[in-house]
Amino acid sequence: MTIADTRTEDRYPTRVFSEPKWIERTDPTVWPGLDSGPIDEETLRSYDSKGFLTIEQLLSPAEVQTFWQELERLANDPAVRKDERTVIEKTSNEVRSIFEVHKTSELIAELARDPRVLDRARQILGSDVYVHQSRINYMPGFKGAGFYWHSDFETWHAEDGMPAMRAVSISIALTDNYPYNGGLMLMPGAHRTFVSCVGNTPDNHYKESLKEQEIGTPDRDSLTQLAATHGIEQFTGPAGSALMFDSNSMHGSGSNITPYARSNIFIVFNSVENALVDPFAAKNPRPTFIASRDFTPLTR
Ligand code: 6CS
Ligand code: FE
Repeated sequence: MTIADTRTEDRYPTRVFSEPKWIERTDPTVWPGLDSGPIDEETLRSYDSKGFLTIEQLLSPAEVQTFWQELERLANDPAVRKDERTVIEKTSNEVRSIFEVHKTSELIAELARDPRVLDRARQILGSDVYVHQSRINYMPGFKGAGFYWHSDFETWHAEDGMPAMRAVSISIALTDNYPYNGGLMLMPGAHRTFVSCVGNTPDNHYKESLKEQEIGTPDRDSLTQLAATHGIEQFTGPAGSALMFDSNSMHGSGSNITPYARSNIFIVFNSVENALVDPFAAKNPRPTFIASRDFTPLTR
């Protein structure tokens, strides 16, 4: 399909209507194309139904220690703090997120190609994949601001030009994720509904939205109905555990006022058959450190 074709077919129009709309998902959740992989049949069926799955102890305690030291190194590097890929918390001088870490950290680059991670993403997306986005979310203690309810796909479609729901995130806990220190919440099954949001995308929206997102977040009526239908589950677990979730999962996390940071590595894999085109609801595409336009397939 040429870019022109893809660009004309917008199956998930958002930020164009005066009222919120629900659009039924017309993409598979688990894509055909690869018959085998590390995820067993039952877990794959559960992922298809809920839109997410958890992995106990993806990383060993020793690996967690190694990655934790890497996170500390990055957060304390003055050059990193000044880098445009680093987002500082709105209400403190703490690091909120660092983007494109699969390029600035060889350790995280290897993790993206690790078969425990890469083969799971390939199995879910049914194809070769590339890294659409990577980031560390530090969610520091005491002043870690949360992430309001949202669908990542709504933003990636509107602002990055991602045509279909054929991307998956893995969130790897590098500190213990508790219910009370900002553990990520998800609505199981809500990934089958695309909530078209109201409001136009401001220029350079990412400079605000990565600190606190408003445009592109669903309305309260939609959230109330989705929560009533699907309920809310929370990803908690010891450092080393991981969560994989569909690009259109409805998720969010509360703020962290406890002394315990909730620091996770996020790697987003997109299918090479779902390469970005022009944004569907923004004047210009976001910078490549947020949405890569290098579609070269990842190999082990
Ligand atoms: O806009 C984005 O790409 C980022 N924003 C959120 C709230 N989650 C996904 C991603 O990190
Ligand atoms: Fe998100």
